[in-house]
Amino acid sequence: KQLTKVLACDLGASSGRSILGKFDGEKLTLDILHKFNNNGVYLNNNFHWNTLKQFVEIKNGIRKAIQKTNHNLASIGIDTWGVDYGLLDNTGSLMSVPFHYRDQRTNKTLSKVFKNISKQELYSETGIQIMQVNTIFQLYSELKERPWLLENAKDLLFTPDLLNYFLTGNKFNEATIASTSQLLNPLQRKWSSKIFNTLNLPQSIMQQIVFPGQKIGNINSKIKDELALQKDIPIIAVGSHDTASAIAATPIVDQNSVFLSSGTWSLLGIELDKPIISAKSLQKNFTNELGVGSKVTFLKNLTGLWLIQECKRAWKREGKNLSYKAINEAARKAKPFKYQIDTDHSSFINPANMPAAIKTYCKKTKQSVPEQPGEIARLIYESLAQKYKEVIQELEKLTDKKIKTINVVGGGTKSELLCQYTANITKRKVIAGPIEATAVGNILTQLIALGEIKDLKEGREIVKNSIDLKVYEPEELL
Ligand code: LRH
Repeated sequence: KQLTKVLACDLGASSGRSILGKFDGEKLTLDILHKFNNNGVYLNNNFHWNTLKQFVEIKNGIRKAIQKTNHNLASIGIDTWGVDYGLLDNTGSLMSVPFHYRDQRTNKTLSKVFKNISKQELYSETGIQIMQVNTIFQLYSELKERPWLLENAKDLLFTPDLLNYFLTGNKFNEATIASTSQLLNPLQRKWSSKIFNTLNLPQSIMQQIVFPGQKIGNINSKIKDELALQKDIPIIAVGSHDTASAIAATPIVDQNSVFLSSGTWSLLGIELDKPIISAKSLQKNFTNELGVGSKVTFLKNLTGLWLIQECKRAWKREGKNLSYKAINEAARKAKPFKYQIDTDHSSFINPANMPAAIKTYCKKTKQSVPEQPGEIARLIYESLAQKYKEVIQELEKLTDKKIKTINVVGGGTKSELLCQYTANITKRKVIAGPIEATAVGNILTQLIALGEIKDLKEGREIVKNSIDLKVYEPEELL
């Protein structure tokens, strides 16, 4: 059989990549064609995305894929992190540089929103975990601080929608990314007019919702010329939210398994057919995002490797340019269970210096203060694993399940230390892989749309047959 080749453009909050998926009817192979840094940029006191760079890098990835496949590329799909967006004016131009969800302008927004709509009402309408980064809070702060933006905005496009628009000229909001906004009703899969009206937000800027597998359009003629494309290439809506794509590719073993998508964030949960929206799920702050294949991903957004990424950056600034290998080796040698932090504490959202923020937290909580990178890395990994344990216990209560296995996917699978501590501390088996789950989920959704594979179930079997998974059994803690 001839190989079907599709391109996944996957942008995470720290790096982006373009991965070619080659499918022979049974097995999938991946070819990482292009990688780039995707860090936020401070413009004075505000934290933004480098959207133009992202667009240029996406085109660079497509160019490489065209060369590699000799113009034999069946389709392209884009996924990114959640919640962020760009606003277009009535000429179709981007009105301002998109903000990064870690920008501080939403620091005081939550309480203002709750004066208009209660937490309970907001949750029962959306099923979404209350988090400062959510689009709803970003838009509300726009309304109050920069009213001229929303007054003149014609269209809102979430990041993957925006990049799709730059490539095709077509404007849609894809369902999985739209669900991260906390402006969508997950039962009706429609915008919640109640929320827009109550908060005075303009619902008219939202687009028609498309679902994973639908076609967005072809690459427009200008870019076709620029990239010297010989044929039209369709852009397909995938699970444009990276988390949805990652879960789509998770080789979940059975009903007693959870997924843990481990990258800058840790997304820990299970897949459901219908949302769970109850007083208990609100109290525990679980989210019901939309997934690929009409699923709901019931999960908790937790801070993830952001903590160690930021420490690595800070150490480098101080002249200690340590590799992850060196950091992990030092962590392995450090004393176990000496410190513990709440990895989701607000002081870790975007501190100027992460190791300093961790030290301050330890001091304030009357612990001794870690000094060495190895100690800090160890406490981060142990505290993350501790958090996973708590969340699994909450999930068991909320869903009445006994969780026996954790399927870890994403960049975090590279950290053997974190995988092993997760197994040890949660006392559950960890199955790690695929590392590029997000791109794989993106690719599978394109292959379903192209009629190459039947559904997600078949897709996950293909993942199991194509990719080596690593198992970590819990070790006795001494
Ligand atoms: C992970 C993620 C997560 C949240 C956050 C903003 O990359 O998409 O699911 O939405 O980024």
